[in-house]
Amino acid sequence: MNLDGLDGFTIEVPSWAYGNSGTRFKVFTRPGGPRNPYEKISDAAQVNRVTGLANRVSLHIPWDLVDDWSGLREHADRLGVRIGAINSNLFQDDDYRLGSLCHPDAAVRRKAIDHHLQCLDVMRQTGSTDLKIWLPDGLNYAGQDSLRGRQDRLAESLGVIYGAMDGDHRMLLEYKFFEPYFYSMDIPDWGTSLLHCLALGQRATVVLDTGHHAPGTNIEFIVMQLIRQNRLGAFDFNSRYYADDDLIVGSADPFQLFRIMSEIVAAGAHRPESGVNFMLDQCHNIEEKIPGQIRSVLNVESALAKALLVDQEALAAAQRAGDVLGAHQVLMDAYETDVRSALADRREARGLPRDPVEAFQATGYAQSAAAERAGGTQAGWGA
Ligand code: LRH
Ligand code: MN
Repeated sequence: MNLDGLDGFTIEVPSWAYGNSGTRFKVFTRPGGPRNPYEKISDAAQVNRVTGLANRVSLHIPWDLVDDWSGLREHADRLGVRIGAINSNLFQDDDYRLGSLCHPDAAVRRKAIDHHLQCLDVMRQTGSTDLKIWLPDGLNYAGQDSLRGRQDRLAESLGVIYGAMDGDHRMLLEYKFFEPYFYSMDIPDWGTSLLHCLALGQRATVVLDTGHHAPGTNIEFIVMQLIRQNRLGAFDFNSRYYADDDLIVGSADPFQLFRIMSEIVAAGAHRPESGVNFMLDQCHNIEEKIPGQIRSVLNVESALAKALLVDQEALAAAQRAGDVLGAHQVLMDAYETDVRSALADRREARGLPRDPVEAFQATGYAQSAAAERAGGTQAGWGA
């Protein structure tokens, strides 16, 4: 089984997956939860330690604000990880009730723009190059505001932010079809994000969050089309049954994840030089967070391994011949291949544990963290 295609493949993990999270009904707390960005990065580094796959940690501003960015950077460095994408936050400020970058009031738009200029400064200090913008703006009632007017204001606001970026900076523009607004979202789909990116410039690309589509959406088609436009900047991987559930990627629909990775492999976009940032965006509301992240990283690796096993020549031949079932079977053969022991062998060959979750449990890290972190306020959504 040739899995050389996995060489150099890495996944970025989100700092917020290690803090407390929940739903509107309950945010569960667990002993040993991180209390600050240093402890979040320490927890995230445990994932890379046992998988060798997760060498970057995304941060969220202001949740991960610190006084000394070089201190945090050195802390990450000592743990063998580096700071990845910087996420802005436009969804927790009363001033943004009617919008932020799309708001009718220029002063509110300016405030939202300045928040991104602050994020760019954070990037300069952390060595990050990806500015990730999820736009939560939207409307709840028809007629509440001008759909066209909001797009024009958005384009202007994004133009100011893009103009303030350094030459090595990228903008990652994330779309979402609903929530926190329910009549319209101002960037509801890949097409709207792409249109804004094309208007901004080459360093504006689309983020595809696998939980941000209407049920039944063929997500791998969108992946193919964004790669075709050379505008697939990043993934926010997770899985869902109904809405933006942010569950462990591949847990709800492993076959969908495989189909997505098959489009990635077909285009060679799994290779580091493709520039696609493979990130997780998840919350572990009830399960242990570090093992949950380890499981997630392994699910993505497994889906990629299976996609690498697709016999591309046989597939192309069957497709050319119009052999419907033959072509489908080529894909299913790869999907139904058990890659677990080959991946364990590959880890062992690299000095990594065959069973990363078991290896993590054996470190006793969670217990010592719980002992060390007694007292203080645990970090979590909004804290
Ligand atoms: C919005 C989102 C976005 C992040 C947030 C944590 O639903 O997917 O990527 O800012 O989750
Ligand atoms: Mn996301």
